[in-house]
Amino acid sequence: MTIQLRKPILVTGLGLSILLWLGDSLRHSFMDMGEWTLLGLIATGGGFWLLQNRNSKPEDLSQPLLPIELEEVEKAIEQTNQIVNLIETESPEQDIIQLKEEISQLPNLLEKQSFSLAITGSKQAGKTSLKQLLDNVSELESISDIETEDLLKNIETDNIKICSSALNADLVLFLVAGDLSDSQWQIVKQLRESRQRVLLVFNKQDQYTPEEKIYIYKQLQERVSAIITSEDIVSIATVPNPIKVRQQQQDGSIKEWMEQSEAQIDSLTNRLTTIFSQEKEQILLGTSWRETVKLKQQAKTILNEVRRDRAIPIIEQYQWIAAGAAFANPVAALDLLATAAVTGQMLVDLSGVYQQKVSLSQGQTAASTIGKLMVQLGLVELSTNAIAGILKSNAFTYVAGGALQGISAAYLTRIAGLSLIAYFQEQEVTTETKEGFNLERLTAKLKQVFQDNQRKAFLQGFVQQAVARFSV
Ligand SMILES: Nc1nc2c(ncn2[C@@H]2O[C@H](COP(=O)(O)OP(=O)(O)O)[C@@H](O)[C@H]2O)c(=O)[nH]1
Ligand SMILES: [Mg+2]
Repeated sequence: MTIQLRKPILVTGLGLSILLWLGDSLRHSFMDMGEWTLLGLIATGGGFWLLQNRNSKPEDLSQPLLPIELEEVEKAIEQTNQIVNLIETESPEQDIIQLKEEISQLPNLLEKQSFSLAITGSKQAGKTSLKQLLDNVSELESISDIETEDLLKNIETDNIKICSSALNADLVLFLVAGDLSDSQWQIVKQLRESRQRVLLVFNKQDQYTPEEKIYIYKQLQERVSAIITSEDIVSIATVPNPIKVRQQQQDGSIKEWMEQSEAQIDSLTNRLTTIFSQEKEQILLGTSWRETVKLKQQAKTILNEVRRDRAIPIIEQYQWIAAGAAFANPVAALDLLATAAVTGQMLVDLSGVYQQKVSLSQGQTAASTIGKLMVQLGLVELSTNAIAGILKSNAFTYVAGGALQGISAAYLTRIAGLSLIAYFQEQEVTTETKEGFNLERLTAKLKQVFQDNQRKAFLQGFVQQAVARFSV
């Protein structure tokens, strides 16, 4: 019977309890970790699901009105290549040929000779009519492609989603037929934050009196002034209503007829012509920037995946160590100190996976902070109650004493570990955690991960797994 404890901290941190536990009959189930890992993954239905790509906000936000410098784009390309190198070192078997090819094409974007346009806005704003008109403007021959896309409404959240064609295009025409709604404003803002050039196009001019037109235009101008200059707000009418013409005849009678009015889009075509001739470089830098950020994000997702695959087994290992400690020593309720010792070592190991140099003392400090946060946020109480409820309501054939404490400790250790993964995943790959953890971000991750893992089905599965272990 050889038990190898590679990490002396566990012995000092947990004292006798863990040694007793390890020496006890449960020992072999602890050694059986590999199998459980697999089972756990199946049982939780790939439960780490929510962590990836959830907030796929572009991470490189910047001042929307500042011009983009070539150096910025080059730096972003370099960072993307760094991530690719990390993937190749850490997981040589990954197939990233396609991604590498796309990255190598990035510099060519600056040499493009034609532009792609996206017209977006609410349904009925006049996108299709505008596209038809623009397709036939000969001065705009440098436009290679115009896509129109409705803003999509997400029924659940009532949010309007940014559409991909708008991000991919070189320039966006954002069409409104009146005031800008709040969600539309959000979209315009997001586009500008992605360094997208946006022209705000106020359509259906014919529907307003001259006073109304001025009023609405001013409102639009004020609303977007921080992110769009006035030159980039233009008024048009793509399909003006026919107007009634009255004419007095020689015999004194009045003749009336409807006359089709012509589309008014000169202000827009003029603006586009100017932009394409004078600001070609900025426009293409913006496109390169967005494309680079997109590829960088793709690379990061792959790297995160690779690292997560290595991190999850580590969490699983430590969650059962924590469980064993609490299980063997249930009197101390949830021995947060003991848990912090385990969590501290887990933090160090996980940091290693993410190439962050975190010392043991930093790890322990962060761990006890996490422990305190969990108490403060009510996570300890919430999860212990939930687990107690599940234990009670299920007729498990045998539940050992201390199981509640053990399972709770396992669960909270898992939450701590997953939070740390989420924390590292969000961080720039090249950033180091030298000065310790950013508590605010860690707290946010803790809350988010706890919520994600609180679903009853997940907890139930977790408890079942744990009970199975304790009943061996
Ligand atoms: N009065 C008026 N109606 C317009 C104007 N532009 C488009 N429309 C009408 O608005 C409706 C929706 O236009 P459409 O181009 O299909 O909008 P989309 O849903 O954004 O593609 C159609 O009935 C158009 O005739 C305009 O400038 N003035
Ligand atoms: Mg349409």
